[in-house]
This record gives sequence, structure tokens and C-alpha cells, in this order.
Amino acid sequence: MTNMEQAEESHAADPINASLSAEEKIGLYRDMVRIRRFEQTTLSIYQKGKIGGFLHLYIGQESLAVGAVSLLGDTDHVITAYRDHGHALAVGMSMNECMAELYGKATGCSKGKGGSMHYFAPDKNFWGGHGIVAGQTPLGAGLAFALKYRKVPGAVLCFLGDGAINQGAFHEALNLASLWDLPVIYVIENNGYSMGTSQLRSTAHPQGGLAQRAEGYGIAWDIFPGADVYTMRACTQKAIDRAYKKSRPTILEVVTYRYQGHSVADSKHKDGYRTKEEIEAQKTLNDPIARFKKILIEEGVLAEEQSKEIQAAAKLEVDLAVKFAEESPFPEEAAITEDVYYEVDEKTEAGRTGRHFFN
Ligand SMILES: Cc1ncc(C[n+]2csc(CCOP(=O)(O)OP(=O)(O)O)c2C)c(N)n1
Ligand SMILES: [Mg+2]
Repeated sequence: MTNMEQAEESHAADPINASLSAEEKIGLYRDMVRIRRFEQTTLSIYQKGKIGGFLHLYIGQESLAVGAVSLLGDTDHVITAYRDHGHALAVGMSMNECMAELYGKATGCSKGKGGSMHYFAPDKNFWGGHGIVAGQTPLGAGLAFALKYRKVPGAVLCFLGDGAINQGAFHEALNLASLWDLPVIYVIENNGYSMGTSQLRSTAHPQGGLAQRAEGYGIAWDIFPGADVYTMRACTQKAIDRAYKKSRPTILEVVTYRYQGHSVADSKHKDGYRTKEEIEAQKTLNDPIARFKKILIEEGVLAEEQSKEIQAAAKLEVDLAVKFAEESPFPEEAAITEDVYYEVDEKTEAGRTGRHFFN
């Protein structure tokens, strides 16, 4: 039996899931619903021209961020790429600060200067939100190095896309993660596509899957489907245990699907590089929220009525976030250089002179 087939079996009885209270299970469901509703609204306000810039939606992948982040404690860290709304809300960032950031408002999490790709919450151990494909992967190794250097038990979840695994920076990060025994977990969110092309057309890999490349670095790996939040939790927990007990890295490849285009400007995602039928089949057969709702109803943990209340509460929360964002002020013109570079804010030599290395 392959890892993928094993993973298709239910993980409801795994200790990490069996120990969840009914309230905690509903919490996982609520978080996925909140993320989806948030993003559906961002798409509609984008289309109305109320926000601009980039917008990469996570719809269809919610179980990955929610499942993995639900396992983390106070000394664990998260870092991801530009498709970051789901991770940000999963770590507990508020919809207000996330929505205001999309509007470019001073009340946004990055004071309106980052936008969709640059959500940040250091107080929640959430280190972004990065626009350069694989740019977050050496940083993920760095966060893990900091834990080890400071002798703090912990793990780092570094999320990346399937397209990112071909970047040189990722391989350099893997080399050091293995060489220095770093407690970092690279979670490849394999949604089958990068920008305008498929994984099959762009990536050479061993038969076991993308994550099997880990063997070249002596790193443990796993591959599993991500639509079921219980599977996500059970398989990620093994990697977290490895990080804590052995201070060793892991590469996880999680098979998932994005419903929307790469970004909102991707007209070819329906009947271009993929078919409408494929998208519809994924929505019908593999939707993480519908799936978990069915499981929870079967378990007797959730009732249809309560699910409707959760949906309504999420809608209200997003509507209030939109109101908050629309009523918030833009950053002051005078603040244009603040909160952009550490050196400028801290008035270091480099910040004062505008020069880093050279005279
Ligand atoms: C170094 C670099 N090259 C190219 C781009 C343009 N780009 C943005 S996203 C993307 C595709 C990445 O796909 P994947 O890693 O699968 O992530 P997904 O969008 O599917 O979440 C590309 C090529 C970039 N941002 N950075
Ligand atoms: Mg991808």
C-alpha cells in the first residue's frame, strides 16, 4: 500500500484526532468556513474595483492551513508564500487587520503597505506572506536554526507551492536543514498547478512524488491527500514529533486543489491549462469543508442548523471587516518610509546613510 492509499483511510481514530473535543472539532470547521467566506468576499470586492494589486485565493485548500496550524504551540512558527490569507486567519489574525491590508489602509496588519501577499503577525509567530517563489524556504530554515541556537523546543511549518520546489533557494535550504538538523517542516501544497502551467509539464520527479526528492538530502518525507482535515493533522503531527524529538526536518507533500485562478488575473484557468470539468469534479468530490461537515454530522458533533449559524456568523464577521476597512484611514503621506525597512525605523547607520555595504 502506498502512502497515498494509506492516507485515504480515515484518521479520525488517530490519537491526535480522537483527543479533540466536540468544541475543538467545530472550531476547525468554523476556521475553514471563515477563511472561505473571507476570500469569497475579497474576490467580489476586487471585482468591484474596491481593492487592487495581487490577490491569490486559497479557496479549496483550507484544510491544509487549518489542520496543520491547529497542531502548533507557543514556540512553533509559520511562514508561507503569497497565497497567505488562509494561514494568516488560521494562526489567529483578525479579519479586520487582514481586510484593511487589502484596502491599503493604515489599520492593516502591515499598515497598508504590504497588501495581500504580505500578511505578517510576529506576535503570533507568523512570519509572512512572501512574494518571491520559494523565498520563504531559506527563511523557514532560519527560523528553525534560531530555535535550535536558542535551545527552544519547537518546530517551523514552512509552506510552499509545487512550483517552488524547483527553485535553487529551496535546495540550498534543504541542504542546510539536513546538515544542521533543523526542526523545519516543508509543507508542499501541491495543487497541481503553478502559474499558467501544470506540475506535470514543469517538474521532473521520482515516482513516489515531489517530496521523494527529500531522499537526496537524507530527509524524511511523506505524501498524502489534504482534503480531509483529520488526515492533515495526523500526518503533520508525525513530522512535528520528528522536529521535537530528533530535531530533524521533514518534507510533506499534500495533494490539494485550488478552485480559483492562480491570481484574480488568470483567465486561462478555466478551459485553458485545465478544464472546467476538472474544477467541478474537485469541488463536488473533494471539497474540504463539505467533507468535514459530513464527517462531523455523521459523528453527531455538528447539526445542520449549527452549520448554518457558523456560516452566518462568518458572513457577518467578514461584512464587519469590510466596513472596518472601508472606514479606516489611508496611511499618512509622511509615513511612506516608515515600517518598510528595519534600518530606517531603527535609525541604524545604514538607515541614516541609505547605504548598506559600500561607501
Ligand atoms: C522567483 C519568482 N519567479 C517567478 C515568480 C512569478 N510567480 C508567482 S507565483 C508563481 C507560480 C508558483 O506556483 P506554486 O509554487 O505551485 O504555488 P501556487 O501558486 O500554486 O500556490 C510564479 C511563477 C515569482 N513570484 N518569483
Ligand atoms: Mg501550485
